[in-house]
Amino acid sequence: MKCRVCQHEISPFMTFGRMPIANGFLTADKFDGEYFFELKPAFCDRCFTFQIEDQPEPELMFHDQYAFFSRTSAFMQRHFQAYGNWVRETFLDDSESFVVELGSNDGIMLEHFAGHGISHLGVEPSANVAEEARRHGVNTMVEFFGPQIAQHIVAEYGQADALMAANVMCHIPDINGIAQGASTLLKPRGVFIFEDPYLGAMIDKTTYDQIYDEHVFIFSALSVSNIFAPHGFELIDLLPQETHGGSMRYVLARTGQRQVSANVARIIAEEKSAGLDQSGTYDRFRADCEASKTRLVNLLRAEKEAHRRVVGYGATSKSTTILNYCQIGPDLIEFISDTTPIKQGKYSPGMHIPVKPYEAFTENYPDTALLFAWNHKTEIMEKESRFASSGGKWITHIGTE
Ligand code: JHZ
Ligand code: SAH
Ligand code: ZN
Repeated sequence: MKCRVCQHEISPFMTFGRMPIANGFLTADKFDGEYFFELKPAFCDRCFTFQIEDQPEPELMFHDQYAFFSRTSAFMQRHFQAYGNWVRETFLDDSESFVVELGSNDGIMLEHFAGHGISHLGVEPSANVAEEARRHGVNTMVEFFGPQIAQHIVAEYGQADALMAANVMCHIPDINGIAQGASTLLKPRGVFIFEDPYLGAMIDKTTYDQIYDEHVFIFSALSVSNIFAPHGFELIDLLPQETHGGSMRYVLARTGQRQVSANVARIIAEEKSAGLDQSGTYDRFRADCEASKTRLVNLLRAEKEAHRRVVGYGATSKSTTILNYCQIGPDLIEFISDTTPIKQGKYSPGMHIPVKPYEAFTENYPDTALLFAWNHKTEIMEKESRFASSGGKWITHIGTE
């Protein structure tokens, strides 16, 4: 295969096997035609970008029945309010500014710009979540962002002061097209700010469930710097985030236009000492994934032998990788509870575990809950203190938690 960023010849370092669409929760009548592809991660030792070889077509993942709504976490609502405020205070002159967000989903961040009367536009291809954003007063265009859309936006609104994204950039395979679109869209001193799950955190904790169809890339500062340099952008700041189990906020500007924070050189040096630029790191990661799989399967088999009921908590996209890689089905997990209406009453992709409303969990506590939404642990532990105090046990696929 060719690296999606620099065209260097690379090959996958492992396979997670046959995978369905991670957010493709389905009814039983759809089992027969379910789509599968092989999930194979690869690392490019020239531009240092971690990527997957095959990704399903975007329209198979993002459409008018998209299952992920950003507002399902109260913690994330606060996070996006703070993210929005920080962008406004750091980079904008409120009265004049125009901002664009890619993958604005249900408007969780842009509503904080709309609320301040700031000219804004969300570019969001999934029509159902875009509709929810509009209900919150967020101006939204139902499109996949790319170089052409950038031109249309400039023609209609003029250039932007800030282009923002969260958990979106790592979803878009034509990353060079996005960088080109950003260059078209931004004013000379405009900033491009995005955050995504961080490669350093994933390698450190073996949270391999960050790898699934939507996440075609898992970025590091090293890779982001190499991706954007040919397009005339440089990193001017890096801000680690605790969201999604460890994320990084990347701040880019046109080269030479803005002062570069000392964080940039520091974090890049840390990445080199952690070996994020070395192929051997990913061979070790593969071994860690295999060990994690063995541990989780053994744990669940032991629960079953002890006649203990196990349910999943949070029908996350991430859980699709865990369940299909470890081949865990309804024989080991009775159901998965989730607060998202569109997922309820359906089955999990690939392994077909029933997804039930939250009340199915609270009304009849299991003996053990497998926390698939481990990235929301703080929020969930606060809410579920009664489960633990009544003897319930939490487990995750992460060896150290
Ligand atoms: P959560 C999605 O990943 C997909 P997922 C995507 N690719 C991405 O990058 C991130 O989001 C941003 C439920 N829940 O956030 C709601 C409860 O039931 O880990 C969600 O279905 N009770 C765009 O899907 C799921 O869990 C709760 O108390 O891995 C959480 O999904 C809470 C807090 C959540 O993202
Ligand atoms: N920013 C939100 C939503 C992340 S979900 C959050 O962090 O919670 C990822 C979103 O990106 C989805 O809503 C999906 O429809 C959207 N998306 C996928 N490809 C895109 C593209 N090419 N341009 C803009 N948005 C895209
Ligand atoms: Zn490359």
